[in-house]
Amino acid sequence: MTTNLADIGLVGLAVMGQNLALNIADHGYHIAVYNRNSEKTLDFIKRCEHEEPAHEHVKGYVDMLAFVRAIKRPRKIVLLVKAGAATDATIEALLPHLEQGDIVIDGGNAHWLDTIRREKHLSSLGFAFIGSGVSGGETGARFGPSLMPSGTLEAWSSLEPIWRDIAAKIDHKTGEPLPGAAPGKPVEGGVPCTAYIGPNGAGHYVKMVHNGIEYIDMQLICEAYWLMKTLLGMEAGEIGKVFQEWNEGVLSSFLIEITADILQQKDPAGEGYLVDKVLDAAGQKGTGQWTASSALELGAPANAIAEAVFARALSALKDERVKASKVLQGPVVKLETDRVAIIEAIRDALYCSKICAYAQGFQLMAEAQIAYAWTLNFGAIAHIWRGGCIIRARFLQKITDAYATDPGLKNLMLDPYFTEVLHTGQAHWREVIALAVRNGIPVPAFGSALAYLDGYRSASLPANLLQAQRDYFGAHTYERTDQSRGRFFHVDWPAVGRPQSEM
Ligand code: NBP
Repeated sequence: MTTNLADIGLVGLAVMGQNLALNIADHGYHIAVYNRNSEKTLDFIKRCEHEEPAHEHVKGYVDMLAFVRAIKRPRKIVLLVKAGAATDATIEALLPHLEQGDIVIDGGNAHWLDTIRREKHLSSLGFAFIGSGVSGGETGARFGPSLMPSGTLEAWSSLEPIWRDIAAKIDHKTGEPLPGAAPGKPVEGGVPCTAYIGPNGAGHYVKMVHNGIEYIDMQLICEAYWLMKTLLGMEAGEIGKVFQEWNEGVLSSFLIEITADILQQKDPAGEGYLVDKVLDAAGQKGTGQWTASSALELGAPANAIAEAVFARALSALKDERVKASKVLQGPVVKLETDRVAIIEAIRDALYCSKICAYAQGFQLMAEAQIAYAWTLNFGAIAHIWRGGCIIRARFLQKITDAYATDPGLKNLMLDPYFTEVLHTGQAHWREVIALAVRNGIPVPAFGSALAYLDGYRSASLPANLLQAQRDYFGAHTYERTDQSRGRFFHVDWPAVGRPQSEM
């Protein structure tokens, strides 16, 4: 008797779990849901009564065994619980009830090394484990997220129809995200923003890099806003209109769109714009830091992504900054009057910096695929990010196109389209940074993105001196420019003139 059984189960009924469950139900799937605290399950079932057609498709359970038995075999059980220990606790609680071949899908923001560990553990017990990045927050989960799944191909083929149905969709003619769905009315057609990423932790790694890019994307937008405010003396509402205009062109993206809205929002509790009353101390949940740590570990130069994490950390030192502002002096900002030209220059600085930031994210994933023996499809990843997620943007199509033209592309900046943008935009970009530096306005993300470009395009760097220093104090050896690579030398430095020895 399988007819009354659910197509899929879901554990964890906080914001993400509730919304993903409703999305799945909207697509005609029967879903069983469970939450550790059963009150949440009961409340959710009440919510479902007001959502078409969820009341028919969602069944809540307060007993885990009954929940598991209510799902068709091989079972697919999605976890949307707090990442870390809560995910391990939920898996341990589920294990005694599972049967061979059942598939556990972790949709939380797990660290990829945890996903590798969990996949190994569950597969040793005869179960399958999929780590799936889910991006798009509450609205994405409800009406179409960007989904980054990884695990065995067999487990993925079982989950794929549901994942493709519930993902955000892209119009295959225009490449633009299709308009949002409504409760009970999912989007028909379109190319789904999901695809198989690779084995074990690959999906969560890619989701983590997405979040790292999200950090730098946001920081770059903030620097553009801050320059217009401090250097041009513009009001938030005026700056919002500039972002609104930018959203019509190459910069068109979810983050630019919401920035335009945010900046034009009046304070509902008083005079002026709300953004001017929001405390300038940024929070973070850790995925940006994971990205930066992974870049450091793999030796991938994702300096702008790391800079965005540090910029948040510096902003959080609000009290110290207020005290320091009374002690440490810098130049007095001289208001610029050529507003139109400077806004255009800031736009170019933003687009060029963004290209460098994405180049770093993709370069990092290229290093990770070697370290973890994955084969990532970068064009497909850019496509998955085209809709549903926080960094969705028109220019991601250019990244998909770049990898379609050259699947072995070493760095995005070397794709002809991106090279051309960097060539035409860099004079403005440099001017903007110079203006900021002269006026003492911090632009860490603009600056580090430019340093990445300048470093990457330099055939020679001062690392010759660095290697010599290392050999001087630590006998770390050096290679010579007039010898073949791979031959290492050492010299007894203080005694200039002594012969060097090959190591
Ligand atoms: P939370 O991350 O706030 O987690 C709440 C859920 O975890 C509740 O169902 C809670 O059950 C459960 N839970 C906890 Br806390 N400890 C548990 C334990 N020891 N055993 C079993 N269950 C436990 O929920 P969320 O914001 O909906 O996010 C869910 C996942 O999705 C997270 O991994 C998050 O990082 C990820 N994510 C979130 C977003 C977003 O925008 N919020 C976006 C993308 C991904 P209880 O009700 O019994 O306490």
